[in-house]
Amino acid sequence: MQAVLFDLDGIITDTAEYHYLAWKSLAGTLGIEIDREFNEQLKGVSRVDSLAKILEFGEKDKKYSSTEKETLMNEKNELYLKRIQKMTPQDLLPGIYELLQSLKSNGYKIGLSSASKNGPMILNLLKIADFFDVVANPDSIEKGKPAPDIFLKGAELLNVSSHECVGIEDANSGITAILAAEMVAIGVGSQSQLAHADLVLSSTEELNVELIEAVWQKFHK
Ligand code: B16
Ligand code: MG
Repeated sequence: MQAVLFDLDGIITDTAEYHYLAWKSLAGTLGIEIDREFNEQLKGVSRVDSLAKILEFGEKDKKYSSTEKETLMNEKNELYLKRIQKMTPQDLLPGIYELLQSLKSNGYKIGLSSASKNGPMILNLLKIADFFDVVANPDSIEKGKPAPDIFLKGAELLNVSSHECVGIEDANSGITAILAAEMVAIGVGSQSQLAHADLVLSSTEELNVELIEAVWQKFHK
């Protein structure tokens, strides 16, 4: 194993809740009611694909032009940014800071493979940007999760083979993306949502270097 690629939302910090509240509020203004169960489908999914799923769910997908959709996405992002401005290192999920530290001191490369265009800003707010050797830019890839592109981009930027990487994700679409990139996949969340992962943990607190190395040893291709 040479590198670990992290998802951001739901693994490093719990922005998943803020994304949900922002989409729920935007959808409400369009007369579309979404709930947490529906939101599971939006986790790890890009901004543009999330809006498409919401409009389709509300049977309003033909109603808006691409310019109007652009405006709706900007409105959602404004709502989201307002909520996350006050983030501090205290918003790191349990065990993540210690994990980044020990991966670094054990010589592993670290990358971010998030669908979020706000990733670099959030790493700065959380004061962990220096741990990351690379941040894969979601604008630089063709297909979002569940396609493997964002994880393959992370490995490419780190200059390592995807077979040498472990990906860590909270979303069903993200686990599919990691496996499609032929990496070892660790899921954090519910066993039923993430059953296809090589290992599922219930909390980020359970993550540590020894465990990640052991999972890679057992499952790498
Ligand atoms: P933004 P991840 C994903 O991040 C979120 O899970 C998803 O809910 C969000 O729509 C997507 O980022 C895009 O985020 O609007 O900030 O560009 O889980 O891949 O780290
Ligand atoms: Mg996520």
